[in-house]
Amino acid sequence: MEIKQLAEQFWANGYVVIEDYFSEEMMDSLNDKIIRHFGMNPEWEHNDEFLDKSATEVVPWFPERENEFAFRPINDDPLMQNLTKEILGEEWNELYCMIMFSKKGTKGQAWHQDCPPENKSQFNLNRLVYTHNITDEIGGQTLVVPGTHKHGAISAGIPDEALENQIVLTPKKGTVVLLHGHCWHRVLPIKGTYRVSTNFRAMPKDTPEDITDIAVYRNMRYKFSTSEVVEERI
Ligand SMILES: O=C(O)CCC(=O)C(=O)O
Ligand SMILES: [Fe+2]
Repeated sequence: MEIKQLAEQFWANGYVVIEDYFSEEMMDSLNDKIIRHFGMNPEWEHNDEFLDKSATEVVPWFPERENEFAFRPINDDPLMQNLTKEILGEEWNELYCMIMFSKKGTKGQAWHQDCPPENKSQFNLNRLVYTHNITDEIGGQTLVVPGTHKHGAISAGIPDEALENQIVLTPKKGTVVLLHGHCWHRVLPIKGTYRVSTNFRAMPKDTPEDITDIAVYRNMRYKFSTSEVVEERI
C-alpha cells in the first residue's frame, strides 16, 4: 500500500498495521538477542505498587542505552523512515528503542495511553515490530480502540475490562504496528512461554524528551521517573 494511504489510515484510526514486513531471518536473529538478554524469568523493574495497581506486568529493556545497536535496521528501514515522516512531518525526532518482555502467566498491560492527551500535538508514536508470532494460544494480543487518539483521556474505570469497540490485533513475526500514544490500548494476558515486542518510539518536533514519563491508566496517572501515582481516577 502507498505511504500516503497508510498515513491516512493511521490518522483516521490512531494505528495502522503492516503485515509480513520484516524478514523471518532478521526477526529470528533479533528475537534470539532479546531472549539472550532477558532469559525466561527476568526481575521486575517496576515496584509492587505499580505492578498491582496498574495491572501491568512487563519488563522493559532499552538496548541502545547499553550500546546494543542490533535493532537499528528496524529504525533505518526505508518504509519506517518514510511513513514516520508522512505521519509526523519532516522534522520528527527519535525517542528511544524499548523492548518489552512478558513472562508466562502474567497479566500483559491494562488499558492506557502512553502520555497525557491534553496537548494533541505532543505525543509519542509507537513503532512496534513483532519478532515472533502472537497467537491465540500464546495470548498477548494487542487491543486498541480505533479513533480514541482524538477522544482525550481514557475513560476512568476498571483497568482491564473489555471496552466497547475494542479491536484485537494478533501480530505475526515481521508485522509492523504504528500506534499513536494517545490511542487507548492494552495487551492481553500471556499464556505461552513468553511474549515480546520491540518499539522504536518517535515524536513530532517540539515534543519534550520526557513525553512518556506520565502514562494514563483508567484508575490513575503514573509518573515513572519518581514512581508515583500523580492522580487517582476512581
Ligand atoms: O507490545 C505491544 O503490543 C504494545 C505495547 C505498548 O503499550 C506500547 O507500545 O506503548
Ligand atoms: Fe503503551
